[in-house]
Amino acid sequence: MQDLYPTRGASEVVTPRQDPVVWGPVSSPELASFERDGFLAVDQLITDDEVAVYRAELDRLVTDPAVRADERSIIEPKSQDVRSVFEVHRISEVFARLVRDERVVGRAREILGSDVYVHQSRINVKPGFGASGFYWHSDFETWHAEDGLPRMRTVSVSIALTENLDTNGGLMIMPGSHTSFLGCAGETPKDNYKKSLQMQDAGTPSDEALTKFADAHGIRLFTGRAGSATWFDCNAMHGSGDNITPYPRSNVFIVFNSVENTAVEPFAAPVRRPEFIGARDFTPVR
Ligand SMILES: O=C(O)CCC(=O)C(=O)O
Ligand SMILES: [Fe+2]
Repeated sequence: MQDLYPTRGASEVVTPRQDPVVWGPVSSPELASFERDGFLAVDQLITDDEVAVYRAELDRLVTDPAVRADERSIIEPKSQDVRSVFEVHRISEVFARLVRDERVVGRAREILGSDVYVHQSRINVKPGFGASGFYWHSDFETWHAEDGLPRMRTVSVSIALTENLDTNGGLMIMPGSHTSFLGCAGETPKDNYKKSLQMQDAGTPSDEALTKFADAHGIRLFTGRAGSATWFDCNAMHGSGDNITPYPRSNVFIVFNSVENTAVEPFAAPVRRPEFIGARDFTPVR
């Protein structure tokens, strides 16, 4: 299959986006702003009562020793706390229900203009007192290079399960950055994912490129109470800082991919990542 988005070669290279942002009709102001900015912030996607249910389920998962021992769990190197748990829509009936919720999957279908399946889901716990951040990246760069997603027809939603303050490591996005693809320099080592989930290396933009992007687009920090959400395009340049406050910043992320954009072989990696990180079951969410 033709590679529309070269990356991980000898040098960093910018390719203009070759794909629409909104694949269905741009039929509302929300969709128009998503198309322009590459994100859409929602004040209250789920109610306080629902937040309580999902928050309790997150707490249950991160304290369950069996979940902690599972390969789906990523442990914070310094504190030994659970940092992320992947594939929560498969190991938890509660999060499976959230994925099927019309407020969630319905919007994903609208943006991607087709039926959708879950490419990845995870909770990011970001406990207080030192949880580390996520360095700047485009998710699509990794999903294309390492999981074999051919086109930019994938969207993420991050739902806050604790208040996202301006101090506790909230998500930052460069508005409008989704229209340029930054192909990164450097080959992908085998088993890159094990390291990159804790600390990024291959697939990391240079300081020069990040400066250009930030100068052109600015940086927006997303804050909001528990129950708020941020939709963001797969190629939006984003990241988050460490959380040194006492207040955890815990979110659930769901990544929807179009059933018309199913994964092929990785475009720039020696091996596929495991299925709990990059799904190979393309069953549409119903
Ligand atoms: O949780 C965050 O702050 C960002 C997470 C993220 O970008 C990722 O896991 O790809
Ligand atoms: Fe990301």
